[in-house]
Amino acid sequence: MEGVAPNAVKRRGVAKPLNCMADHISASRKIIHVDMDAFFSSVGQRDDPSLRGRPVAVGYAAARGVVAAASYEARKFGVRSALPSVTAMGRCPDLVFVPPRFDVYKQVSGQIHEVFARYADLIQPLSLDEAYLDVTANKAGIETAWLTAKAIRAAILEETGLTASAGISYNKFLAKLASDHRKPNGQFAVTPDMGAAWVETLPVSRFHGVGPVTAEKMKRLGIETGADLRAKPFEFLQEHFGSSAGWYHAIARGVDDRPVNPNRVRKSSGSETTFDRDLVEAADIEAGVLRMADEVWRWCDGRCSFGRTATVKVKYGDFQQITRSRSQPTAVSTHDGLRQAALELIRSVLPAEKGIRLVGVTVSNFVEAQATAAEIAELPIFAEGIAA
Ligand code: DCP
Ligand code: MG
Repeated sequence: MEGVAPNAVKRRGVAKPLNCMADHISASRKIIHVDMDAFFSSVGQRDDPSLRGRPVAVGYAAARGVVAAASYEARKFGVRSALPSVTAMGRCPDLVFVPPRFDVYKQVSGQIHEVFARYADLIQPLSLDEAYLDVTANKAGIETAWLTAKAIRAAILEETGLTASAGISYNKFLAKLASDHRKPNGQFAVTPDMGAAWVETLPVSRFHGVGPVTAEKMKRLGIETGADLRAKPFEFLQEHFGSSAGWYHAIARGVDDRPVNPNRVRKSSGSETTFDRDLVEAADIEAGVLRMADEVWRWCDGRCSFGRTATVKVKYGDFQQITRSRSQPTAVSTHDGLRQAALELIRSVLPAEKGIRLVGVTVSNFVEAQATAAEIAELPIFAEGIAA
């Protein structure tokens, strides 16, 4: 993508001319999106050679289990992440289930982030297995962003024994779309002169910000491809999608000026559990909620991220779902505080009017870099030897 004029992005059929400065920003950056292939299941196949070449699902074959990750062999049978295990076994009778190993995934994630840091200073991790890298500054001195992506993928394979795919483009939206395009173990570049036209050819369901519900709504409105989306006037999008209209209008033209943001803070942390059977006993339900509060607390505590809002989610046996939230002026910064908040919230919907299938606990509204009460108490005002 080197050597392309910054404003070479084609703008066919745009109702309103776009801001020239924004065009310049979009077209002059070089962004790589790296995403590991079938991450959890590839780790399983790497560490157990007998699983290689076989359809593998990470998860439990339990009655209410779901597939966390599916190997590419399993995907041929329609096995995907989030599919109920029972359905997955029906589609693929030879499917091998392996339990998740989060410690290993975290360790591999650390390794790939070490690789990223050799090629870019501006890195935005999205999850354990994917990140955006802004390589405009060309930290590694490699001739093109295409070759930089190749070098990153080769280093990941060498150092972890796992394959990754990459998308290379002039913004995050396109780079992420592109990394999916040659999966597994491939890469694809979307240059400024092809970006807008390429987006037109894709189904909107692949676009960031268009989930299954929005995709369905768009379909009802006659929008199935990028070209369909682009053809809709801004006012139409605003009428039907409110504040998301600006995003949809921009991405339909391949425009996305969001920077690669290394300090992106996670907005919430949650855990949920599906019970083996629907529960009605208050004590059992409360125990489930407390277990989830404990899991969320481990995450908060490990990262010193404390939030002001606690939410409890309940899904009944008939799949009706409700949530109850409580916000407080300062962050929930103790384990007991979170357990107490979660208990009060679940008790507000007990006794259960019908069997409960699932409960979840989420903490959100993080207070950035807030020292907890305990830390403040322990913090000396002056370092030793400095105080007069
Ligand atoms: N994951 C999960 N539950 C989901 C989706 C994903 O536990 N509903 C976990 C398992 C995946 C990992 O996150 O291995 C990374 O998610 P991806 O969406 O990147 O999927 P994969 O890496 O498995 O496959 P792909 O090759 O499509 O990236
Ligand atoms: Mg992945």
